[in-house]
Amino acid sequence: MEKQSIKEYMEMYCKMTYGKTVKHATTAEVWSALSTAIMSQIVDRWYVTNKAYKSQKMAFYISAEYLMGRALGNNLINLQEYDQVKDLLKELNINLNEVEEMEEDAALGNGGLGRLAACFMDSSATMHLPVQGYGLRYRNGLFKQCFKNGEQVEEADEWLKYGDPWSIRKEADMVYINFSDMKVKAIPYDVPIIGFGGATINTLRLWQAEPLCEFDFNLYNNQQYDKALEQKNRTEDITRVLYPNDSTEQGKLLRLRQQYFLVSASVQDMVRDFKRRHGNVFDDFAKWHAVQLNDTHPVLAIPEFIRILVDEEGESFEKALGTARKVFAYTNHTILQEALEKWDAYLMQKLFPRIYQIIEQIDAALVQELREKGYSDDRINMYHIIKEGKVHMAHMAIYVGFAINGVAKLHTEILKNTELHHWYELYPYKFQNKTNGITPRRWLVLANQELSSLITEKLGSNEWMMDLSLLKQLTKFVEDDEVLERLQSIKYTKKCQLAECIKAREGIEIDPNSLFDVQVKRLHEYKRQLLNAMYILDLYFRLKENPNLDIPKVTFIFGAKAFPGYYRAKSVIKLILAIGDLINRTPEVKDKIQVVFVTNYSVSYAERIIPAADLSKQISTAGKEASGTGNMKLMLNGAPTFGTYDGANVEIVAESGEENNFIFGLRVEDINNLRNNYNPKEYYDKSPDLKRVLDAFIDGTLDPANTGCFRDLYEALLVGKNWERPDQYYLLADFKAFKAMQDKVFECYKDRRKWAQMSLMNIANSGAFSSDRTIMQYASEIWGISPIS
Ligand code: 26Y
Repeated sequence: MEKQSIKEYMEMYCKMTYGKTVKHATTAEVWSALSTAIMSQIVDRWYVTNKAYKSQKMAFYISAEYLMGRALGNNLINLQEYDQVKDLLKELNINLNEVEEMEEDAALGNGGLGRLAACFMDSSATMHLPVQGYGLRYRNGLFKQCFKNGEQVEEADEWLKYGDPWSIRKEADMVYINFSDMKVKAIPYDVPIIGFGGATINTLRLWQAEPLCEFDFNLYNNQQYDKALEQKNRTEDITRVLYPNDSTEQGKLLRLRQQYFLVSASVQDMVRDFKRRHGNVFDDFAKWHAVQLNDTHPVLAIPEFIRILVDEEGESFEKALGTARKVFAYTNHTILQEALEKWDAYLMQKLFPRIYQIIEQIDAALVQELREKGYSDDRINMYHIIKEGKVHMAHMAIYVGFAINGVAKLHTEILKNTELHHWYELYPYKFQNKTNGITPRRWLVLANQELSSLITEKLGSNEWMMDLSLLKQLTKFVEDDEVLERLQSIKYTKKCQLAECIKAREGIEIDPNSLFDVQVKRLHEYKRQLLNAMYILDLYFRLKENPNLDIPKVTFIFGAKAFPGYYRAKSVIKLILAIGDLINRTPEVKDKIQVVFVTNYSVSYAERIIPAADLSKQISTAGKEASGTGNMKLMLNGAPTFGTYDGANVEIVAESGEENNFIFGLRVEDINNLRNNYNPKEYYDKSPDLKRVLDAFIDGTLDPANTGCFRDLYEALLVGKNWERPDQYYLLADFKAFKAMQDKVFECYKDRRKWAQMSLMNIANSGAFSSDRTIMQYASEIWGISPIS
């Protein structure tokens, strides 16, 4: 990369765009100028990659979510230009870190599933795999979270406020999308995905909804201003926000519209491109295209593909279905009932009647296949795609898809043996496991440059950045005092940096000499942040009773957003904030433990918190967390896992050793055995410590004004509410084991050398969790694609 040309580009850009020199530009303007300058350096290579891909089979990843985070720092790391650009800016008196901090996260996703898609983009490009992403360009991504009066409050996210230097609007590739009541434009914005080393640049194509016509001239002329803009606003609503609230019919319609908009645009784009290169005979479509459906959100791609082949290309339904059955594959990310999408049939009929008709035909073809196999009507009923007025998206995906995969070994086993057992009996050969992974570039090379340098020094090269299994060689340093001490000092540095960041963002001081106990992830009952909170409350009581309790100083760090309509999740946040306040008000406790709930947990916040963590809390109810990926990021950064046998924790522990982690609690089999005669009240009655904790929810300890705001949580655990069983997620049953294991953590942490050894063993054995490994498995075992030379 040419230093001089970047400088010149930035000067020119600032003059042309802001009418000033770089010297007088604001930090946001510098960010925009620098990002655009970098873009100018990669466009040629991007073009070359695109062209090279046209001569072989490609995979297309369709996802409603991409939780990308910031682009600048990551792209510089992947181009291996980070240090050069840092120096270059220094010459201009600009600090690169400050520029990076200006950038808004592209938070076009909710959590795990969206971040996984982003890691897959990075790994595909790094592995030189012909993979293209399709998604939506939400104008407002995931809401911004703040706390007011001890509660979560949501604000609109405006990630585009400083512009969008990291995409190119491709007006010429626009397609039209037809709904029964409106026709709109889908305009693609292409985002470059720079592979590590910078040679290969893949594409993430994000669609934006725009009206056919800016406003109705005649209405405007008649002074009906609002009405003149109605069509434009209704169109722009389609990509206005990530997952609009769908608790009302209006909301549901909008989300369904959003899903169809995404898949119709993407499928039309693929078909158009296929026709340009291979003509109108679709028999070969599957030779050139594999399409991965990221959960059920894009499953309408299947009937849309069939619709295009039948209605626009004149194929028979049977033939089109046959082709679809070779093209689509589906990933399942959850077994939670509420997340398995079932759409009201009448909504589909209303929005796109033709698509609904095709779904009926697909259902009929499925039934015919089952009849031919001799299945009884009763049995067939379990498989139906349309049942009791609802369209079961997963059923459509499994019937038509040629492969279905879970995201960790345990999760895939649960799908095969329980949740989707009847489908597994029908199509055993379709089921596969693809354990999730994370990109080591963002989560180590960028987020923890200090640790990266140490690893490169000790391994003698930076090859591990592209082959994470090489980290295994670090095990030879497990008795090396110099390495262990440097590991500790790096952790301390990262903790100091986080402390500074929390001071700046939250106005809260934390002690970098305390143990950083970290639980960061979306807020959900099954993830059991509440169990962690109950433990902290118990510790509070124990410390009040005995201020000399022998524990190290601990900072409990939480980060989590609750879905805006998820009342109970919001109550958990409120409860944790209240516990934090209670501790701060109690002199004999506050010097021993502290609770910090950071606001607006996000990808960029994660990049600061994860490298600073001493302990990784992964305490979901066994069987509920499909995989988890935060667990992998924390492991890679040297935090032992404190967790249940769930999701990928099982594989993490298998890799790094039970002795280097803290595994506790009920396992899937235990829970299955307990389920039918579980009575949480017994635990409450028999354990005074648990009783003391739960009573504090309602006796004014946490709620001095006695508003009763935590009564719902109390009752959910002890008596159950609205047809729910009490304590659905087995917090009370796991409390004792949690407590015993956390006490063991405190004991272990006293021996800092031993702790550093555990940390090293986690880093050294995290190679299996690189998304490079995962994506290569998708490529060879599902998609049938290979890297370009
Ligand atoms: C249908 C709608 C309500 C919905 C929206 C988002 C349903 C599901 C989701 C998101 C699910 C998700 O993020 N799942 C997570 O996927 C990760 C990547 O595979 C897993 O690591 C994690 O365990 C799982 O909870």
